[in-house]
Amino acid sequence: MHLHKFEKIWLIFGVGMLIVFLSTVGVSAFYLGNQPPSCLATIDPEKVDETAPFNKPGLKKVEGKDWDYELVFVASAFNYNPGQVQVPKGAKVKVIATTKDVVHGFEIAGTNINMMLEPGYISEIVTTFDKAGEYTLVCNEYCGVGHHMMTSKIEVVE
Ligand SMILES: [Cu+2]
Repeated sequence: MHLHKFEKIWLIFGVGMLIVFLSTVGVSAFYLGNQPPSCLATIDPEKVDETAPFNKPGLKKVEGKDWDYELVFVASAFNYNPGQVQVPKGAKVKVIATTKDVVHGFEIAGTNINMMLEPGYISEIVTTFDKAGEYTLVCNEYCGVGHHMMTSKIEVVE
């Protein structure tokens, strides 16, 4: 079988790229342990208030975990609970949030934290607030007539 020079070059390039992509994905998945975020954490949206940790929203110090604090938020039309919270600067914080009714957003303005809260699911993110100051938590998923008033305040203190 005769292959034209350009066909050979193109085949080598194609196979080479395939090897590069598969190696990158392979190293990332099996050596670095990267996984896509999962939606495995579920909750009965009608029993949020009785289900830990959502029965006590707010900041909690935890021991023996990869993070120092857990910050629990419950969203509902049209507010977040807690409506204001203080977080120590530089601490590793796991934000855990869910919604009691419809889909809400969870964006902390001025950071790269941006989650969607869906009824029945728990959204989590681990973060560190490196800069002291006031951060506004806003809902960025239209959820009804009070959507624009749906905010909370996170104060990062020394
Ligand atoms: Cu909302």
